[in-house]
Amino acid sequence: MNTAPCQIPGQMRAAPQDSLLDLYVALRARTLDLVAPLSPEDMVVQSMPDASPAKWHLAHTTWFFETFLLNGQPHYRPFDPDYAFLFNSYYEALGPRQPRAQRGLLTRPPLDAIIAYRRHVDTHMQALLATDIDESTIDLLRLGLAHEEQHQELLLMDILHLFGQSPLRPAAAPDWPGDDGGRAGRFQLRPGGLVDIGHSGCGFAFDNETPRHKVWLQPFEISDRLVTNGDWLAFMADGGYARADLWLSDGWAHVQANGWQAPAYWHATSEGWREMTLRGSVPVAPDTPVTHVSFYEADAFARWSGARLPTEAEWEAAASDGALEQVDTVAWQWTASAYLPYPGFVPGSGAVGEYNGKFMSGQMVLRGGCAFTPAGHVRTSYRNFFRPEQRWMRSGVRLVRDLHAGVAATDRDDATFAADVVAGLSARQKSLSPKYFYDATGSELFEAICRTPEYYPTRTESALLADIAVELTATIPADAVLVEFGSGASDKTRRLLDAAPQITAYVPIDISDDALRQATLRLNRDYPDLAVTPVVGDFTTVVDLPHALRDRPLVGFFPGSTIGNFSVPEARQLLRNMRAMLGTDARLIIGADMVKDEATLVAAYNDAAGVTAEFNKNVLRRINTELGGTFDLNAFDHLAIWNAEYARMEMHLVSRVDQIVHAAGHTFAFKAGERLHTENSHKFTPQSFGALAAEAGFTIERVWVSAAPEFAVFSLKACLKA
Ligand code: SAH
Ligand code: AVI
Repeated sequence: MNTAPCQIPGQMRAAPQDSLLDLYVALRARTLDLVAPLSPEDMVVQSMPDASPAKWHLAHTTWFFETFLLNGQPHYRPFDPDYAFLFNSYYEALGPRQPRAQRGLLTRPPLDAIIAYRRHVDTHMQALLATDIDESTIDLLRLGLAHEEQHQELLLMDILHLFGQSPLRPAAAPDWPGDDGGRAGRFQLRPGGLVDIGHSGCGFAFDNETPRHKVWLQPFEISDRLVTNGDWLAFMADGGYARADLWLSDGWAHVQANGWQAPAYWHATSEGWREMTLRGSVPVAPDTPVTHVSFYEADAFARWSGARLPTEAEWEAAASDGALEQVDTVAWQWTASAYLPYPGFVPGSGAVGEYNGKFMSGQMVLRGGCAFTPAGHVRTSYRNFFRPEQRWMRSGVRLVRDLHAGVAATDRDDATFAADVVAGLSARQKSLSPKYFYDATGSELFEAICRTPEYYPTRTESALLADIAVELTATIPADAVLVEFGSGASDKTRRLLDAAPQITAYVPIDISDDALRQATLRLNRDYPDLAVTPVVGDFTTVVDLPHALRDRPLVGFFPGSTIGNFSVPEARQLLRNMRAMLGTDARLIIGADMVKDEATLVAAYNDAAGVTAEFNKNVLRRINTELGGTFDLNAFDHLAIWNAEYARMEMHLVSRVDQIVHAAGHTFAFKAGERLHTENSHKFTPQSFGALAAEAGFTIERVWVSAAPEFAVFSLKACLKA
């Protein structure tokens, strides 16, 4: 066992021995307190092979101290030589034992004898702890204490299972507190990277928590609270237990073989679902965490939610950073990690080496702790483990989502980029979509453009939003979800959030995962009560909103005149998609730049410092790095021109010379003076914008236009028939 000294003086390992004695006495008394409400009959019955009778737990924990600490002491006499057979759990090195599934047949020795056994061992243990014990004995004592704490939890699990079989559904602990309900979980963005997991070496830990080692994590989002009964009811109502597509094959076999239709302790009544608890049968409370679900159920639920279970490294990294609530107070949390040795794991020597290591096959890790876990028993590095079908322990669910759509999607994105580049550069009029400007560098360059004196739109729109924020947000209903398209740094969003605290969730959608990640981290810091759920993706394709938010009032936000980067037919289709996504009551707040004098426009897209030119060329740099391109960025000029016919600013890259360029496995010829069209920025009038909105099924509720240089904010409402 790992009990290396703590760095901090006064921690457990350095505690004086009389406090170890106190710990021992308090622990043993608590075990007896836990069984106090039980009758002798309650304590004998074994409700299933996995569960043990309470009497057996009382004896086995005592046997552990006797076997590992007292038997090695001179002059100690075992209380009863038969107990080595009766109460050995699984230690092969210590000889044969009563079969696990037959512990409930031990009507003898009677309970009185077991209580006498506890007293006998306690007397000798207290005498031992009053002496000057050595390091290895202290290690074994700490293991014995942790072991009995584990059995205190098992005792409660097993009693609950037993009482759950009774038609009377008795209360094993009538005063046991109910679970923590409250607000729904929020997904917290975790940046990923190289993290250390495993026990840090300070204080007691089981051997399976070591050695501490490094793990690489992709960025992810983890819910700060557990999945609730309400969430689970929605899963059940959606046919969660009847749809094979949601389940792992083994899980589906269990659903069918066992007729699972709900968590283990739920039972249907004429007044709805109730669940068996230590307080007896109680109505299922929608806002408290779901408990007593198997790994298979947790996994199916996660799939249904469009999420997944955390790996144990993700869980530990987030918990160590203090990002999680309900860590160890309600339910153990299933992870997607198989229970395996950490790299370099060495089990303890002798019989105690059988404590953990030999169970490292066929089980899944659970992290955290639960309402049955004794206070102080767990650590963030603690690894609990059960078989995937088991559910009599207090197990629950915490969800994780990938920030990136995953490796497959990244491959797909790369393939799309390559295909678009090949098609765009092969056309007679060469062109590329402006969405390809926005990798991490492109997003930073866009932010830099916004700071140039010439680029008026950002400054003007931000000031306008600040002026009108109160009017603009007055009719936003309580608990609304703000969905932003092309959110970038989410700076303008703050104008709305500050004026409308009734917006409690925010879904920024952007193609630039770096911009999205940075923005989410800043918003989490500055708006701790706001649930931020970033979605990396192309908003021109239909974006799936997180399940839990779909039924809440949705408000769309599309600032920046990004609508102007699309042709009229594209913009119309985009607005139609948004209308479909936001629902029949759709409200969309949208910013659009207005037609104005050519000089102001051209300057805005051709700033003196050359930031826009660099932004324009960023697409070539991306092709070079991501698609093996051979573009010489100095062989192209940035060109920004006003196209009066289409009321749009255009950006081009103009080849300075005749040249051949390779990219994405293809060869492209550029003539001197030939243009690669990289962006349109359409400018509007209130009339032209109104016509566009109407064609997409929106009416203008209200429009605010800034002083010159004019920029407008429109509040759109979905028309009833469109
Ligand atoms: N809304 C911000 C940022 C505007 S810049 C503002 O008003 O200042 C345009 C943003 O849209 C960038 O962050 C870019 O990454 C994103 N974007 C561009 N095309 C996109 C697309 N097709 N799908 C998703 N995001 C896109
Ligand atoms: C994001 N979009 C609205 C900007 C625009 O004005 O079209 C992008 C941009 N292009 C050059 N400067 C800024």
